[in-house]
Amino acid sequence: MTRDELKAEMLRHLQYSFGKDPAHAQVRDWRMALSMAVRDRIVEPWFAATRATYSGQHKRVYYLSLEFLIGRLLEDAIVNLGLGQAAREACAALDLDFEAVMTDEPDAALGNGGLGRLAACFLDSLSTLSIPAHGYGIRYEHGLFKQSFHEGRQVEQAEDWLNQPHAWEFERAESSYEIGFWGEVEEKDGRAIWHPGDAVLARAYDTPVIGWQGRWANTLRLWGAKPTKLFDLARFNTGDFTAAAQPEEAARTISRVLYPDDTTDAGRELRLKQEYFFAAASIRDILRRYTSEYDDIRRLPHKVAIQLNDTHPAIAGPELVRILHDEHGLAFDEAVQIASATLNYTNHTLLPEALERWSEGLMRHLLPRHMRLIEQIDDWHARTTKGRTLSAIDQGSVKMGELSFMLANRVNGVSALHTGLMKKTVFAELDRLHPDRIVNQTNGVTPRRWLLACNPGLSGLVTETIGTGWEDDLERLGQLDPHVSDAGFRARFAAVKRANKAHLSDWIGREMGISVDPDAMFDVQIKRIHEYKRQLMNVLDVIATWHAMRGEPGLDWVPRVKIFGGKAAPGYQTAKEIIRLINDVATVVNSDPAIGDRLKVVYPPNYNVSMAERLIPAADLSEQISTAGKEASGTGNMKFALNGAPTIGTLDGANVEIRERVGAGNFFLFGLTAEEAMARREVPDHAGRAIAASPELAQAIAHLERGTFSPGEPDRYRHLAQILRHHDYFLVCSDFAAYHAKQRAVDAVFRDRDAWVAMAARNTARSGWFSSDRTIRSYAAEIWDVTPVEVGPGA
Ligand code: 26M
Repeated sequence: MTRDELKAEMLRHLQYSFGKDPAHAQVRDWRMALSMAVRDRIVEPWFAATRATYSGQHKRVYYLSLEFLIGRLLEDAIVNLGLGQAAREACAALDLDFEAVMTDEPDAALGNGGLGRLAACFLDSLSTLSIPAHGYGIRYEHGLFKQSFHEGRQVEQAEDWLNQPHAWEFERAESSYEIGFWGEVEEKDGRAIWHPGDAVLARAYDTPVIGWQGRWANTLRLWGAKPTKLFDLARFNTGDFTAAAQPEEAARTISRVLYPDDTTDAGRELRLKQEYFFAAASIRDILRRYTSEYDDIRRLPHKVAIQLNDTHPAIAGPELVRILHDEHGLAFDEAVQIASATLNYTNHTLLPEALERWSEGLMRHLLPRHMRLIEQIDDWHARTTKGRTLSAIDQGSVKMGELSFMLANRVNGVSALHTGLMKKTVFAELDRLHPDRIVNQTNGVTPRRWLLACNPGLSGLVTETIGTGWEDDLERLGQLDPHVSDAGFRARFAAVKRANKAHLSDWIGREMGISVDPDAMFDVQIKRIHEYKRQLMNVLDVIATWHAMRGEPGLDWVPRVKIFGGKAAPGYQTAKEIIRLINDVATVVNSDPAIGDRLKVVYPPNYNVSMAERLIPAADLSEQISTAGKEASGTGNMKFALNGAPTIGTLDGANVEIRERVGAGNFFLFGLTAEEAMARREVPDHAGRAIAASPELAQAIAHLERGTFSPGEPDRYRHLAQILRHHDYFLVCSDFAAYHAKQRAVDAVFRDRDAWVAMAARNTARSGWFSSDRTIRSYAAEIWDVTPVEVGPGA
């Protein structure tokens, strides 16, 4: 498509789709016009993919996830369709600021963090690999909350992405299912019939997901909740308008908000309703499609593979058994066998507080038939495995991990270390009973978004050096390796990073009013705020460094900009204290004349996918410092390495595999191993001993206790200091000295510009394996038993 064709299409949509005169069009109107012009190019490959799947009777993959953190979609579509140049030029010809048009799009923030972003990268790779697939999720009216800082404290506001025009979805009013809740189960002639007490409609909204070069498109189908009857006309006519609207309100509540990792009891019932609502609608849709094509329901596993993204969709298991047994009349054991040959489960965390459990009472009340089936499934498992000591029902609650495991063909972890720990800890007993069921599938990231689109400078250099083709064959980045010893290549690599940093410095100046030196080291930690991710250790290192700089202002310090980004769950008090501390430290450090430009702390509010796309290409150093054994994989770690930022990190999650691939000499390793961490927790007063052994740490904690960063309120960080001294489960104190020392090693290499650039470039050259294309190929072969559909040349 040429510039002129695209421009003409934009003008046509502006006029006929939106009824706007170009003379009066705003940025938003132009963004919609461009989006529609681009969207038109997706529809044909989308239909072609559907036709090819039907006519070839190919097996389909269904990815069920409560979260899809897809971010902006316009740039993604433009990049995948190869329309970058045409779009830029068309905008220029219309006198539009291309950047402004692109950044007008709100992020679709339908996820919390790693788990939701992984689902989005998987959708991209499934389409790129032309694997017939659907993503299923919820069309939340409000995505993850917006974060702002008031006097350093996190304040949450409702997010409102649907309040702006949205170009990418197609509402399917004809695809609606009635989903029941509550009620009773009737036993009749040996069969169970569930009579729900209430129901809502699940209505489908489809978003096409275009793959690389427009060769294939799959569908992301999100469910919105609607009332079964619009409103109570009788009540309306009596004048009670509020009561008349009540059924509609009640139904819509189900798809109103994304849960921000809620750790409290509030809204538990609504969360379970969301899970069943979406799982039941998806299972019904999958079976409708299957039965429209095939007669024998027993052959379901030959044509359908379902992946459960964590346990959030786990109730899909009992729901599938219910339909096969109660509605299709299969024997119970056969229904369970078919369901478990179809279903697979991915575990994303071993943290006990994050493993889902539902009270048996709530489950029996809301889903009476399902609770009985869960009991039967539990009995069936005990019967067929002799694993009688093991149960998915324990002390009045249903353990969704165990239930998902029992009903799965394959269960997978998300990094080699994490999968090993699954077998050793949470699922040890189940692994013994089913030794072939647990498999590892190390996470990956899509190189289209996380290199090609977000880092045009580096992707341009890559293409000039090794040619095109790496975009969907990322291991080809390995061909860069020999060029790293070429001083000319290193200079160009350094120039790209420098330009990205200058660009980010401008943005930080504009958005935050903080001036940073683009030649300083940009040291970045961006992820959800959690004790196990140890942002607290990072900020203690900032405090220790600041203290040392003040002591010896004459020393030749390596200038650093410490960048943080991330949100805390609204009910997670300790995480919120850590946020406040980072902001308080920033206030003191950034205005200290003794420090100047040599240390800055930057914490932009409302970290999201778009901000990651801005920060990662400009990073020098990637902070991956979780307590070993706690971060299941990480995926940000992969994005940084790919964009030429070496890691300072522990042997946790996928860090282990990153270090193996980039080479130990290109990775700053420190800290206890997972095994050593477990042993250290048994040592009495391990924190006290570590503090006594490290004057820097003792001094930094003393600053917290003295109120150095909270003048007027010396007690503000007492609680954090208490955790460090007496409840340091995440071993911040035990690892601090090693971390602080390793940071000085980082300084030393950074001083040697050439050595640093070589290290950075080797990270890019050796990160090809972390493409989500590799991950999806591996799921396809080892879990789903599907193969890519052959397609002709693309758009
Ligand atoms: C949040 C707040 C308080 C207590 C627990 C949580 C919580 C922690 C982890 C909730 C859910 C959690 O797991 C889900 C999740 O997002 N896991 C992430 O999945 C990514 C994709 O596989 C991995 O890369 C991350 O390591 C993993 O944390």
